[in-house]
Amino acid sequence: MKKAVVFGATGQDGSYLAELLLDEGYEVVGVTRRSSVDTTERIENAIDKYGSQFIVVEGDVTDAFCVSDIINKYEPDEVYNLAAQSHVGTSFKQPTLTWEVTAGGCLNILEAIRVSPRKNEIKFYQASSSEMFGKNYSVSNSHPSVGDSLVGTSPPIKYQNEETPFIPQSPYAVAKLAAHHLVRIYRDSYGIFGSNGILFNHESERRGENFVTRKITKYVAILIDSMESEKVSPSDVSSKDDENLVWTPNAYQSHSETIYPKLRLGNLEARRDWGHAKDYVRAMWLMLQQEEPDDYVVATGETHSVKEFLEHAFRRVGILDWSKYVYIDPEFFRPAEVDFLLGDASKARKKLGWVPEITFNELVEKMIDGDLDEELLGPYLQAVQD
Ligand code: NDP
Ligand code: GDR
Repeated sequence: MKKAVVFGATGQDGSYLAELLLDEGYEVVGVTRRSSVDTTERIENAIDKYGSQFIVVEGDVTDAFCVSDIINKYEPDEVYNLAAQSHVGTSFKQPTLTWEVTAGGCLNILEAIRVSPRKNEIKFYQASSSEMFGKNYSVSNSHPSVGDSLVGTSPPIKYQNEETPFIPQSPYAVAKLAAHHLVRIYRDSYGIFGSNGILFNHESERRGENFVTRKITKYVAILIDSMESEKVSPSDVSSKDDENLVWTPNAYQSHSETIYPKLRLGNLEARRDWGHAKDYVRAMWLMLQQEEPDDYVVATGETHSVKEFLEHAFRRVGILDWSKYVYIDPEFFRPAEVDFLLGDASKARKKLGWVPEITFNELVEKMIDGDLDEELLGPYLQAVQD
């Protein structure tokens, strides 16, 4: 039985990856950091389903001895580093912590592998990020030379792939870039099998609630839930009195302060290449099934703005004018922004045979449906269309 250690097992990706590996027959060691509250919600089902095939151990990637102990004790064939302070906005407020976890954590794992007597038997995956491209992109004037995976674009096409130079725009991206280069250096210097997956944004029903997609779908679900319980329809709602609140006829009658606070968001113009996490963890696993280590861009080849995500999410519940529910709050603008991401994943398609199966529209539908109470699904849901 193959054995894998997953650092960051309680996160969005860690939970999907653990399930994939368990389904593939691996023994999985999921590393969780100590917390005053239980953080295993995303892996509870897998713990119940797989019993002793899924071992959950406490550990922190910033503690080099602890990382080394785990690798020596469990003797894994594969090690996945998904642990990070992964919120870009937070990295501006907690840059030191972000550096220690996101860059230092990777170094601790690489060192643990380097000094391990099983160094040559361990394959290592590092969760690199499209954020490392920052402001930069490549340009192609002819579609075919970029690869076959970019859709909905016409020349000149802006995109990022393995050849695009990195110009990081946040403490998070700098930490990820340091880790990315460390993997390359340990690969070249010590012969370690280390692969970087340069993954573009991927979301899911399990996405953390302070990332923009989940923030939107969670809000839409709570809005619909409140409308249903107050018997108010979207056409009864007005936003004209207060920029922070939306009002309903009931609120006017009862003189209550508010019925619905607006959804507070920052930059709606940023564009992202959004896929589903379930597809992306498959790419991680495929990278470690190769004969040789390498770096791969993983992306859908489709880009959408935050505004488009909003439109699709509200349209899913039959609301065509989302603008009266949204308040633009300077608090959510970042000191430096990544404006445009569109990944060319031709290499992953060719070498790994990886293709995403879940489309953008399906992603939005899954996230809204996941957040809505089941009994509310029927009357409200509309198909998401372009
Ligand atoms: P999450 O934020 O959902 O998960 C991060 C995980 O890291 C959590 O399990 C968290 O634990 C754990 N963690 C944080 N600090 C430590 C620490 N000091 N020691 C051990 N574990 C720690 O991120 P995602 O699942 O979305 O992403 C997985 C990885 O992929 C991250 O490294 C992220 O930066 C990277 N990435 C993500 C992309 C995306 O779009 N999702 C795209 C590109 C890269 P806890 O549950 O206790 O908080
Ligand atoms: P990102 O994801 O920074 O791309 O990093 P996030 O969802 O946080 O932001 C996407 C874009 O939306 C804009 N935005 C907002 N973002 C948040 N979080 N909250 C808001 O209210 C809001 N309003 C607008 C942002 O400015 C940004 O342009 C994610 C993380 O998973 C990283 O770990 C990963 O490396 C990258 O994706 C690829």
